[in-house]
Amino acid sequence: MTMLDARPVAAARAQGRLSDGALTARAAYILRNNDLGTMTAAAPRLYPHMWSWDAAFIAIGLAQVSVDRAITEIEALLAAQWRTGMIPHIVFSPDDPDYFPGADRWGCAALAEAAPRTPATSGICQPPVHAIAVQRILEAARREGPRERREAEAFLDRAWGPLMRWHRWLVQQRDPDQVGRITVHHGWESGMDNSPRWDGPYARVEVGPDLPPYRRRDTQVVQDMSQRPSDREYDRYLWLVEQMRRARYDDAEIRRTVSFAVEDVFLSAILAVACDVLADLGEDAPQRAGDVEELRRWAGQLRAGVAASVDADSGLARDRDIRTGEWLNTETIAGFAPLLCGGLDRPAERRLLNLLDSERWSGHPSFIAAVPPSTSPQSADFRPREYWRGPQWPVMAWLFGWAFGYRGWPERSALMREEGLRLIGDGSFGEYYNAFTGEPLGSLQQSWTAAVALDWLC
Ligand code: 2M8
Repeated sequence: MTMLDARPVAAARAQGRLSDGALTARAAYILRNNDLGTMTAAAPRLYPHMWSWDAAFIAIGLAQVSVDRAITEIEALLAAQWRTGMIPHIVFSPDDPDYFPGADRWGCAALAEAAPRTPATSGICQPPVHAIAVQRILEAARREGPRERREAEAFLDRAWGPLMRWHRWLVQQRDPDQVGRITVHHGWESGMDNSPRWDGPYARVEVGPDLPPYRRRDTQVVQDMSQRPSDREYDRYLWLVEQMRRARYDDAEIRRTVSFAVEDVFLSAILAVACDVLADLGEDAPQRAGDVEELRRWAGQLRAGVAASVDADSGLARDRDIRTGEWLNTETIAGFAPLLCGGLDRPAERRLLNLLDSERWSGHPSFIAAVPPSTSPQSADFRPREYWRGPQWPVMAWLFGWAFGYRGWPERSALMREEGLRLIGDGSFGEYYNAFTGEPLGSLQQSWTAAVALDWLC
């Protein structure tokens, strides 16, 4: 893999934004460069495998360049689906056996009946944005021509069953009491690993003395430790993996024994809207009427669960620690979950939109781009350069922009696109950005950042 030279990027930032044409070409180049064949590495060195929700966003970008390649991406992910219906958060490529925690540390194929023997996978999940990717692929294919349209429709027929099983697994195994909120058993499942959302629940995770030793690899790639989770946090991440191994990745056993169990309001909102999107895609096929009805029911239940989590004082949606029963009051981007899926009454929704636009959030006067930061700069937990504790993530701007469009707010959607492009205009495609300086952080050439750029630009 050839690494792109970072120097022209620094120069471009100094001179302002790259042209749309240059940005598009560079984004397409990055996805090609990170292509492993039938899957795309989430980032060249830091994340050399396929990540579940990254793959969906990547397919959304790929659909603008090649509908066939976008379909292949999702099919490679679905090929790793567990017999339970779970889509695993990592599908390991055999090309980088040294990644940590890799397939051996997870041990899924050896321990879990339901895991595929091959490809090797992790044993947890990530947010279910996949139906959104399938919808975008279909839209792109219909624009492209009759051949692409036929390919994409045949793909939908193949993907329908796996996507139904995926959504059903989440609803049945992760919300068995039907509260309308999905439980996660690891911060990694939320996709927002070290967000202040999880500080409380992680503080209650006691790392056992028998945590097998390990050596981190992420901090060898991103050498500035302040951009990554701390060692203490990492011990807890690995301890939860250990607990899951001991449960042999059995869903009921995990619910009973793993120390971390939190209703994730953001993942729940994503599932609600993904159920609606999948139902929309199924509307035309009479043989899917039963599934469509089930999807609408799940969407309704989840929407109500998300709305019920809203804090009367702050107006933000909240996660809930089910080990202690307490609601978690943090000021993170997840608080805006109801904007993704709807379900609030008009005054509550208006209040949330005003908050999003305010100086506490996207409208902070010193921000380079008006997109939501991962944590409010007014919060005591805010860290401008640290991963999910403050920086802006272009992929999150895309998700909100897409949702605004889906919900019938085209002006808001266009604004998110415009501001998102301002954030990534230097062409380095950082994983995340310092909202005050525009400095790209974490990995450069991050695939999902390049992918959302393609969707915005094409
Ligand atoms: C980050 O997560 C991985 C663990 O899964 C890591 O930090 O090592 C998160 O940002 C996650 O949301 C993302 O899917 C993944 C790959 O981009 O990286």
